[in-house]
Amino acid sequence: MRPSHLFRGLCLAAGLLLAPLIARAEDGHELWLRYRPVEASAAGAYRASVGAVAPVADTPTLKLARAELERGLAGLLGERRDGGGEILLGTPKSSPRIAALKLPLETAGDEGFRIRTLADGGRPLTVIAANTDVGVLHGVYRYLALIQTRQAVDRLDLLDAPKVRYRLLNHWDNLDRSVERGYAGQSIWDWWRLPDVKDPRYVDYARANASIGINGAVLNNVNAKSDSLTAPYIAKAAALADAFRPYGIKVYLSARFSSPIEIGGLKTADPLDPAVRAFWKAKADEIYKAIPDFGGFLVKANSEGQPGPQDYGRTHADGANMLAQAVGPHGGIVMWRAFVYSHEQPDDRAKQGYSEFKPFDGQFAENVIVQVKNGAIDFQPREPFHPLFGAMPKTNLGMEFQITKEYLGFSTHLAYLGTMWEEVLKADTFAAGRGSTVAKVVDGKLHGCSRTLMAGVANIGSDRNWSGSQFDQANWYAFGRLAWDPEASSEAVARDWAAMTFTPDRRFTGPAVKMMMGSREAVVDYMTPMGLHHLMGRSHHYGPGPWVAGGERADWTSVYYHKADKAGIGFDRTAKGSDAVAQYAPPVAAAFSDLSKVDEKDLLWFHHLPWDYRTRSGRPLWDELVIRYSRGVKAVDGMQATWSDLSPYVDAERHGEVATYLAIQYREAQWWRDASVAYFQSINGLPLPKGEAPPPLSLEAYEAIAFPYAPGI
Ligand code: GCW
Repeated sequence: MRPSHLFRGLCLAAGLLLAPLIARAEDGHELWLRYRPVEASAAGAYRASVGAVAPVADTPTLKLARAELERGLAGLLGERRDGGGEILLGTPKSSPRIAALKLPLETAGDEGFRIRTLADGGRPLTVIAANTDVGVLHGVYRYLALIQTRQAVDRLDLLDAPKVRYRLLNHWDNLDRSVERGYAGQSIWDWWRLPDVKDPRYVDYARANASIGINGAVLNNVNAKSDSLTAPYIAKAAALADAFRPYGIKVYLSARFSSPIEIGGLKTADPLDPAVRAFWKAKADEIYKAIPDFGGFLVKANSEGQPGPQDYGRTHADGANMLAQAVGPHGGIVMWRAFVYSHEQPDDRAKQGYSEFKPFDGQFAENVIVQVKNGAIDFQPREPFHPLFGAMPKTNLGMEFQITKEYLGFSTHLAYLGTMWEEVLKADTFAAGRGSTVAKVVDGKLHGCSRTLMAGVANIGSDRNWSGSQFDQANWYAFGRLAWDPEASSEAVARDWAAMTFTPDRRFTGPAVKMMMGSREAVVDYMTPMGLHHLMGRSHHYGPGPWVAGGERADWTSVYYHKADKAGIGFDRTAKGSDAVAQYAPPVAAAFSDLSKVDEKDLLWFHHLPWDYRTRSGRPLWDELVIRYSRGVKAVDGMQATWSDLSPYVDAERHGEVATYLAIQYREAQWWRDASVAYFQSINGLPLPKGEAPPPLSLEAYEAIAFPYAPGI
């Protein structure tokens, strides 16, 4: 062996031996709750100010709050904390010591907390106090997060409370354990073995959610089966509720509107029929008997083939109010989805939700929340905000985001969605003048509403890493943080997540967060730049399908949305076209309609333009489109380079997994670009801009790519 080889061999062996000490192999199962040791240079200061955790009152939530704090501190700082200080947890009700401190807690509400450091006769004392046990638990997670992200904890006076009341995950999980639009394996709910077998994951799930402030879970798919409302399934849901309860998480169920027929032996589900109303009242009573803190129902009605009140000539308000009356006496709510559209309806699909719901403003019961998707079509990589936000001042209006990436590359593309959600939340509806942001509708400030809701379609499954990919965990995390505070900065959230999930070392978080912040825009570029939308493969929604036409309904095709022909491309939603713009407040409508004002990122959402339309870069539209497609591909190349440079900071297992996924993403970004360019070029016959490579395959070859076994259908 040559000496240099010997040397390299020795280094390799030493590296292998040391590797576990440097970066232990990890699979991502621990999420952002890893509690790895603080580096020696910072640990001393923390040990001095962080003390022993005082005993707590004997309640399930306080006991687990204390256990979590012990576990976190032991991981971060070790068992020995020598400052001689103390950490005191509890509520004024459960702890005379906390009561004696008389900390102002009014604004902490039912779920918030105050963390204050005091000196108790020279000993550092940290108090994590709240009005409720679950508020204390939230405070514990925040306190640990401060250390996890290396912020000082020696002089704290921090009060925080959620700005949104219902912060819910919506699971589109079926009773056979498949997950509609799920890309992280099977459902984590093992319905078959429940209620007897209580998978420890149920508790882990509740813990992860509590750590980011999520307080409810709709267990089953909105495309619901009535079976989930039968006695055996109520018992299964009750077992889950028992596991979640100490973490402050309630269960909710999706209710199939035709259940009175399917499981109630009735001939009708007409919401005004007394027998139907009695069925739902009895059903609610039965559920509350098993689950006293049951949250309520989520309903998808008269949408995509689901039954609903309109089947009986009744309205959405009739249907929602009937259910609201059944759960109301128990404190429950009804979340009624506004995602409705019909292919029999000749009007622009983007207008239909607004047209159907706006007339009912003020007619929904007090405990109904109308749940509105962020955009008017369907969770596309970019949509302008839904025109219902700001348009129903007398109705509780909740936000529905999609955490699972149905339209953004499933779990193999890295796309941080915090930026997308922030973009929507910061959008100004002008409903009550400038500054009437979507966030202010969602947190209830704009219209003085207290039943506020943010729902996220979960991306959780039975994969070890929960979300199908390491970086998709960031979307679960960001959803929780933005539901807690819709005005939070997605960048700050990404930074916290990256620090807690990988390492707080800035040499890592700097580039990693930059990569995350640009990642969704990259997807928009390589899939649907400049306001294009709904151009994915039919039904499975994977990969490009701008050619999709014909079939059962026009509003499930791509040609319906891009309207490309020899002359131009885009959906005219101005007054000359479908006039969808008229559903927005006048200043917003004016800006969207005006070619000199509309943001080019939304251009083809609102306008149909000739291929040679001059864009702001000075380039003709066609050239600009092609350049943006390619820009998206290049961005993924950049992400690969960034990630490769970050290998010193990440354990080999997770680093390797992310790198592999980025390679898939790069290949598929290229495929999206090439297939889209090939298709649109076949329509307009125009040459590519200088320097742009022609697609390597024929259009027919792209069209022939099929996915009969894609997940999530
Ligand atoms: O995005 C579409 C999905 C459907 C989904 C529907 C909805 C649950 O493709 O799978 O059904 O939206 O939100 O109801």
